[in-house]
Amino acid sequence: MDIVYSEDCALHDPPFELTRGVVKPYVESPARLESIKKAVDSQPDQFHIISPRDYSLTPILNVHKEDYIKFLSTIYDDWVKEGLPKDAVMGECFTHLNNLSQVDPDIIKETALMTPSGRMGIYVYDLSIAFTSKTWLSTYTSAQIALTGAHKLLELQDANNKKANGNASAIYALCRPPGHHANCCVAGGYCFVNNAAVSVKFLQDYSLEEMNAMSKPLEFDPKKTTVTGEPKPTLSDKPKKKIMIVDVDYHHGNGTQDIFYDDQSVLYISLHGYPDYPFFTGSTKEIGKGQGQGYNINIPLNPKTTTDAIYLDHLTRVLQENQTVQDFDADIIVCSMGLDTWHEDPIAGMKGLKDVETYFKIGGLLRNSSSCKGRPVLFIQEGGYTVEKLGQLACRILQGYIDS
Ligand code: OKP
Ligand code: ZN
Repeated sequence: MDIVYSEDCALHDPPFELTRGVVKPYVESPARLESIKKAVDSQPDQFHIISPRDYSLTPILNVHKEDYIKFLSTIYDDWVKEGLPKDAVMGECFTHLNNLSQVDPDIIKETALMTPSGRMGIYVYDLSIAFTSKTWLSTYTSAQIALTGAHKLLELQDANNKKANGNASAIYALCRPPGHHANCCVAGGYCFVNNAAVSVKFLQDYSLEEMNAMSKPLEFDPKKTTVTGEPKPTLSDKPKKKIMIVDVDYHHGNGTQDIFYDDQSVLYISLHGYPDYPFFTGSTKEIGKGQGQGYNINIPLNPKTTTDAIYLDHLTRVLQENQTVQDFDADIIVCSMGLDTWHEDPIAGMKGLKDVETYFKIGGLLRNSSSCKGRPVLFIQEGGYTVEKLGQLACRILQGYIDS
């Protein structure tokens, strides 16, 4: 299996975070990536590392608002220019639903956006978000890794079809920072750009030929990757591909849910600890709206009582028995692959999920369950914080896919 990886994703390295009243080393650390890289390197017969290509900002702007991307790419320099401390940019005052009713929206544009802290309050929603000098480089690279994964997936599917060999097609995009808590216009939960959403839209909006034409070597130039209002792409006129996102990260992917909430061409399924971070979303009542009603499936699980068997039972049932999922008949599967369901995870974990083979079985279900069988799968790395264990857990999911 090809794994898209770049060491530039390790450069985003905030010195600390503030969680539940405690200042601690940044949990979403570069070491996470190194653990996974080391484990896949030790299995050269199964895994093959490839470098990301560059598809420009345009596919990112099909998911995220231009002003938000401009903010992500400029906030660190703006902050330093104001003479603020260079170690890390963190918010101090966040916009709050219950505190804005008397505020004229124009005032927000005119004044709140004038200061770096005001912008942090508009575009960031929690204290896990910290910018360093290299945050935008890692974030941009992480998104290009997801896009490269999407491109390679279509290429592989095309090659397998031509050879009529019936081989399964899968790619692993080893993204960092993760993405599923970011929506069109706010960052949170260690997430800046929603890598899964960006790859989903890319798979829907571009043909393999268009991807081939736009793929360039990745040479990061902060000037070129600062938003200047690039044109939107021409969409191919073929019927839209149906994409099923299976989010197995411990946390609810509130950003991904929000981005596709009214979209019937993207079915979002999430299994997550509940109630827990991000605290306000993830209930079974969130089913999608408008055309997208019915195409959002939340499976909240009790973190204290969920065991390997219970977890696998829920995943099996939704992928094999749920009528909406069967009828959806996805063309492509995108797996938001978090590894933080593991019982020892320092910030998450299902207390009864203790068997590494559960991860192998998750990979097997993504290969062989009735709603996934025969469809290409793009694995996108999300969370997971048991640093020493991550390589093994990632490999078991991917091997479960390969060997099942
Ligand atoms: C990201 B992913 C804020 C820290 C809160 C954030 C958890 C984000 C999990 N002070 N923790 O889904 O693994
Ligand atoms: Zn998570």
